[in-house]
Amino acid sequence: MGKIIVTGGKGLVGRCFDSDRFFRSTSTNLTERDQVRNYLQSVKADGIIHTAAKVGGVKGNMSFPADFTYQNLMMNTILIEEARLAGIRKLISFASTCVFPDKAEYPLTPEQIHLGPPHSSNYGYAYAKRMADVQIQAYREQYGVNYFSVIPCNIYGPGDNYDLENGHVIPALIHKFYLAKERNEDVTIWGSGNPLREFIFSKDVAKLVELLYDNYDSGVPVILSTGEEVSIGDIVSIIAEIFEFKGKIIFDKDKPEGQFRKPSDNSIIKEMFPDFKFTPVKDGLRESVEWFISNYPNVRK
Ligand code: GFB
Repeated sequence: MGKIIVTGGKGLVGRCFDSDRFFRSTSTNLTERDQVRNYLQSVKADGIIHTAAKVGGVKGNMSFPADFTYQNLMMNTILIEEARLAGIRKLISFASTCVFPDKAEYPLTPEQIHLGPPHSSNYGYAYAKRMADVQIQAYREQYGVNYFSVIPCNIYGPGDNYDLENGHVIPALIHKFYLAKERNEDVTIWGSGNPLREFIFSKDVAKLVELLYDNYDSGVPVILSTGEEVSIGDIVSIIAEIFEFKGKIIFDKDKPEGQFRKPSDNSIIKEMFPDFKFTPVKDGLRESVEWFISNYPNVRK
């Protein structure tokens, strides 16, 4: 079994590919073509799992649309082309359920990706990720390579980015509750708490992607979700309970809420891996909080 490069090897998902089958790249600047070419020549892998991306939460996407557009477009465009030139036969590229049109039929299905504009809060990231799948479809057609996209819902887990302004909701809340407990302060949540999200544990994503790497050869993008929606308010209650937080929790409705919901159709993975056990969100959150407490302050923030 040949080596598989994992880009973004230190990231939330990339760090989960920890068997010696994987070669985690951590320092190659994927927006620099020469670096990518030299790296692929030095490793000589059979496949690539491309988890690296410029990512962030609703506010990060709204504050830096140009960075999210340019960096993701460059990374994906260069890597997919250099992979082809290096003779890489299999490549899996990560998108996210925010790529779907804001006005779509629920549950979201792969066929709907291009049927309308994404939500205004993350159009830069969403269009860049859509373009990666366009490039993949074109390369499958012209070069017969077995490249495809996976489309995870909101991912969370240990080793995330805990940036309080630009990070995703779960790491931001874990960081906020930790500080509030330390300083005996209140916690402020963005929005009403009503928006719904599907959350999948990072280690489950890595397991599913490895299974797909070995068993999936179609160009149809694969949605990776649990199929279960939870409200942000529920997530807040679970994290507060794990921290045994007794202080005040304030909902600031002036803060951005993003899309109200993005429920997705996970039937491809359900049919292929009917016995796959998703980590319950309560267990995943407990493991994520414990990791944060035992690693703070040496965390990305
Ligand atoms: O995780 P998040 O920033 O991303 O926000 P999206 C999810 C929900 O949590 C929103 C609420 O409704 C936020 O208003 N929220 C409450 C908070 N408190 C907080 C907080 O302290 N920080 C944050 N960040 N949110 C992203 C896309 O959308 O989803 C990305 O913009 C990517 O491109 C990612 O797709 C997975 O789910 O709204």
